[in-house]
Amino acid sequence: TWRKLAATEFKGKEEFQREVVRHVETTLARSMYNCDELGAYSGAALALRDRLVIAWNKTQQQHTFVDSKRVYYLSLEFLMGRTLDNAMLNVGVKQTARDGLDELGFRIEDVIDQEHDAALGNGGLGRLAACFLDSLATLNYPGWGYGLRYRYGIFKQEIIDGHQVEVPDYWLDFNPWEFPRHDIVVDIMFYGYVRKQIEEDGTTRSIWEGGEVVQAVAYDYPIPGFDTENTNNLRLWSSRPASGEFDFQKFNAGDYESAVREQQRAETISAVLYPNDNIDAGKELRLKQQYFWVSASLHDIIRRFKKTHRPWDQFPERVAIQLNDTHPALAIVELQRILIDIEHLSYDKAWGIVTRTFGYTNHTVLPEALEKWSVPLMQHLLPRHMQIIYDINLFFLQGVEKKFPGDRELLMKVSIIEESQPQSIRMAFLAIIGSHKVNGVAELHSDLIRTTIFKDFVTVFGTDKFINITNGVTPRRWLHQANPKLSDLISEKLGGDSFLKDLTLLDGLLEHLDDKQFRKDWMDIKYANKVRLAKYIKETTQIAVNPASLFDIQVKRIHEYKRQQMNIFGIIHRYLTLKAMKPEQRKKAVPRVSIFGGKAAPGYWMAKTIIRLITAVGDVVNCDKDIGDLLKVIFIEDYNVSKAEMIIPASDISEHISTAGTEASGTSNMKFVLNGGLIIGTVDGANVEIVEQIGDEQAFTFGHLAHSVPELRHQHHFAKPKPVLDKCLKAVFDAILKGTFGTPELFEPLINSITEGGDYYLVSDDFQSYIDAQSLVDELYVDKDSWAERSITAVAKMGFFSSDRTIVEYAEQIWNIEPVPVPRQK
Ligand code: 26Q
Repeated sequence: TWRKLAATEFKGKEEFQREVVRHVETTLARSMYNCDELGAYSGAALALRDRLVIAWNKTQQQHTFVDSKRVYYLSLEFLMGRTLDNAMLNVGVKQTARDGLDELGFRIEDVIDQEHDAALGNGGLGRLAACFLDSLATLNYPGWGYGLRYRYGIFKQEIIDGHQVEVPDYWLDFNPWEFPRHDIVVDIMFYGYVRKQIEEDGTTRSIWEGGEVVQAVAYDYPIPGFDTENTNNLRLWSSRPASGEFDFQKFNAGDYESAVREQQRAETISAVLYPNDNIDAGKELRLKQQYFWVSASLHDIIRRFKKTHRPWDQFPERVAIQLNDTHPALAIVELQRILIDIEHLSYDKAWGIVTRTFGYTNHTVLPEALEKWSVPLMQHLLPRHMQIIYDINLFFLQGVEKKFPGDRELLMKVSIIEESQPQSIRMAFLAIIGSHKVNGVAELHSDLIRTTIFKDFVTVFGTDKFINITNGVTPRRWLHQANPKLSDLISEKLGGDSFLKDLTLLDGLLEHLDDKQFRKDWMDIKYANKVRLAKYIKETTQIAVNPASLFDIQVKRIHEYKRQQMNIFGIIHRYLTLKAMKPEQRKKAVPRVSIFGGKAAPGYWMAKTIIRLITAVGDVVNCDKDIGDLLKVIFIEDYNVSKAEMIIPASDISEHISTAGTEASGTSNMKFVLNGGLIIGTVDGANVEIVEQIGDEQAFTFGHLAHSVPELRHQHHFAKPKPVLDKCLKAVFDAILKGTFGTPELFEPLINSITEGGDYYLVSDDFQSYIDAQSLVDELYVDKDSWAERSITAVAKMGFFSSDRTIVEYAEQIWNIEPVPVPRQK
């Protein structure tokens, strides 16, 4: 059992039961006699929620009382997953709840399973935000998240006849974790015009008026820390028509329909999460979402600051704002606007406050993901902001000109405005200029941004502004919650669960490395996790997989740069090789289950083709009698956070095989290793640091290095005649093209992108090296004992990758904030 905390405890299972029953019978107006699992979930969630609220209020009061500096994490995505299990573990009541539910006739696992994921994100960036909230709360930092309350999160993926089909994710049906704040409402304006006004003292003032107004309403979500009463807040904004905006004139004139249409237009702003991962859509509604959320959040932050009656100079000593990529970069312009137009500060004084307040995190170097907004669109939607962007750019360029006189080339390269047709606004440049620190998310990535996409800004600002803060993951969700058996075994060996708050303590496992029983227990847990996944696969796909096989997993968004296509080509190569063997020979092969999961952006046609190929290969391989258990290919539908919690602990090997220099960090690589799986990966993102920490015996690395990529691409581009493919890859393409996996026409564009289209992601260059690395995996997997040793060693050396370490680095190097412990006694 875990430590209990004053505000959140139950005085035993009886009290917990009473609370569950009370909520089922009164809050939900249901009878305990026909209470199903969903009813039990609702009752349990409401019972726990009552406790969280106490700690939450106490925390917020304490932070206000101490008037400590707070950090605000602005993110358009928070990929939270489920709350009940995580909250029970964090506040230490899971055992009590388990006992209580047991007596009421429910298995806690089934109850937990009733909860719908909060899936307000696409992938890595959104999940990172969620891990950060957990670490901020656990480390007692006063930190809030600000985001959008989408009515529809990331779509639900169904696979129909091997194709991805998108189904809307309506997640708000019953949500015990959110608290509407009908008293916290902000008016947000769009469109309109700017009028100049001369004041009595002769200064001119800009007045933005005549636009359309929409209201932002706050919804709050408690974020409990682990083993602390500190409970932070996540505030999400929902859009609705401004009161008075609903046109009663029209209504009375009988034009009811168009009156309702206007109403709906306001609600559209927070209706749906854009399902693009690492790709810029450039849609007007997306820009509206960004401004709506940024403006509401800033008004809220400023309102809180003003209650302290401090002078504006002190704003950056009380407020740090972190921009999760460029999606909230308009916050820079909005704060500047508020300070000069509304608070009447001088331009220079305002700008000093702005730049001391913001930090900007870059999450990608992919050109197609770098946000640009067309000047005419910005001008139309936010005319005053467009003027301020021009001013920011002008003063910045004047400074550059002063420092580098006559360097017109440099001025062009660093200008926020790109001279395209029409002109566009480079949001990353705005974010850099308006922040005091810019960080990448892994060493290699931070080096790349300093030497490639932002190199001219290093020239202008110097190197100190550009730092690295390597990503991390929360060990509470990604070890303790996802893999309770492993977490318990580790606790037993280390004599306690302190490693969950100081992950570097994992290195204590090394002392037990030679303990035979420990190795066996360790591998038994891995096996049990594979059985759990095999059972799920059987239930959902009707395919039986043998848990004694090597489980090889690639779960992440489907993207050409992540190279799921190389994985499936490798599987086809394996299949062809097995088919060509004599039956005796085949018996020596290592049985393997290749598991995929991940969503393709709905408009990303090539990614959908990759899914189609994976399912097509599965259809053939999985029922080939010659092959049997030697190879199975599984696509798990609708990969999400709660599925990740089940899938990740079941890997022997996972794949992190992006073209070198394209994956900024990756975070699932950390989760897999933390759960005792080894990785096969390129020298990319955080793979580099993982291998550095755990040792290269514990990883399978392959492929060209980032610095060779430009030259290799160049060679593909100019090669005449087309380069010859190595014979393994050619055999794979031949098999596909002769129809081994059904209609070849479906897959021709995918093959052509490699053979004719310049092979931008260098699949042909890395394929042989990938196959060799996979052979080594097979070879080493045979020796189970040394595999166990590698697995334990890897976990023992993963301490660095806790998001707690990451958050401390942000706190010290960017935010300048300190923990504010909430007093424990009631
Ligand atoms: C931009 C404009 C318009 C619409 C959508 C977008 C958009 C949305 C999401 C652009 C990018 C994203 C997501 C990016 C992302 O998830 N990046 C990942 O961030 C992780 C956390 O740092 C890294 O580990 C991954 O390597 C990186 O790909």
